[in-house]
Amino acid sequence: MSEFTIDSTMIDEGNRPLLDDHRAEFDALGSILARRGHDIDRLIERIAAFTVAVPSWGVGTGGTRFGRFPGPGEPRSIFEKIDDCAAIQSLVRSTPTVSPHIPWDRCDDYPGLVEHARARGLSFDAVNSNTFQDQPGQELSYKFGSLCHSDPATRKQAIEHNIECIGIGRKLGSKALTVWIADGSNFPGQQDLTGAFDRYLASMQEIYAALPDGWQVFLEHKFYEPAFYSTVIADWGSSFMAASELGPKAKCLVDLGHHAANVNIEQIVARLVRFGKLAGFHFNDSKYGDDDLDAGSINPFQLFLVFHELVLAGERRADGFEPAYMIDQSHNVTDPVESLMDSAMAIQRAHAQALLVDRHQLGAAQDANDTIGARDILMRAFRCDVSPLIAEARLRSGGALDPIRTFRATGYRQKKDAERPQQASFGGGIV
Ligand SMILES: [Mn+2]
Repeated sequence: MSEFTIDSTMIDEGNRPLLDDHRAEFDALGSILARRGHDIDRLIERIAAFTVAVPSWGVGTGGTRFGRFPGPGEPRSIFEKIDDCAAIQSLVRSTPTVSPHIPWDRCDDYPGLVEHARARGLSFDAVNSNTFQDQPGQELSYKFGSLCHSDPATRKQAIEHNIECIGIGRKLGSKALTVWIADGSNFPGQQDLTGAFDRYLASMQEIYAALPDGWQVFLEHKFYEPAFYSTVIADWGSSFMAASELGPKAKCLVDLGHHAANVNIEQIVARLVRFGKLAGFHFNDSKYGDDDLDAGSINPFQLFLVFHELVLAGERRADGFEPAYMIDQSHNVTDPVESLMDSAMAIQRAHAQALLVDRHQLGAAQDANDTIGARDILMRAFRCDVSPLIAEARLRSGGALDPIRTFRATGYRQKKDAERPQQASFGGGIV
């Protein structure tokens, strides 16, 4: 059975009724930005050049620890997940890579998987390991930790899993391994805080030694959950210490949801960039904790401020600055494909707004201690509705002016519901 895919005819059909309005809005914004001294075509090139990886696990309904409410037509294998990632890419044109997760994406034909992705214009980004769950048939449990476990045999099993992930990543064309561990403790006294960190470093050194040339390892921190008293890699400080001890191939990954409330994440980004240790991002948004909501849905201003730091770092060509960008979300009440497109566009929007900051004027205002002036320069960029700009970037790349509307018009979800009879279980979750 040939499977339904979104083609350029459907995208053109979706765009046609929107073109006149788009042209008018794009021209109006173009004249405003031209008056402010921006080269519109150059802006669009820079917007279009920015890409973000879609997490393979994100195309299924994630759920929360209270429950999962599966949607229709969910992908049942990594091959079907790739198909959904291809649907996203065909419409938004800024998500040409997929970040796989092992063991959820384990399969018995990796060359076939690479070809399946390649035929759909996709390739693979960083591979994610998983030692925060026990898998069927697993010999030793991670209930009390993995890379930091008190038992050397459990640590060895977790190290070997990460090395296996590197091997799978090599077959997929990945260049990085992302390691997030749930290790920590729930009660004071449960774990020796120094000993646990020492065991992490020793385990990571073995994984680091297995990295092929040209590979990196991304250390992802998270301040709590599932460990509620102490987490071994709880914050960017622990992550930075570990990455510094491990060596130049180890860098710190910033998941936007993995910080305490009100932490100044953009300043953390600036610090990590300064020392060449920013691995990249897991984009998402949150209001209370690690909510894994769509990027830019709660605090678009924070996303903009993060991108302001990234644009600054890129323009000054900061040493070691080559971040890997990924989305990391859990979709509970939305269609995952729609949420991922929504996030990809929010990320593009924050980037486009950051590109509009007059950095020359801003620097002059900062040097003159003109507080209100500097703030206004930043806010003028943030307040600009760049929707026509990012829509034009999508249009020029063959994408949809309104990806969600076009996605719905294709009937993709209904067709997948018919093609993919539900299975009892789906390997997904939150990382
Ligand atoms: Mn993450």
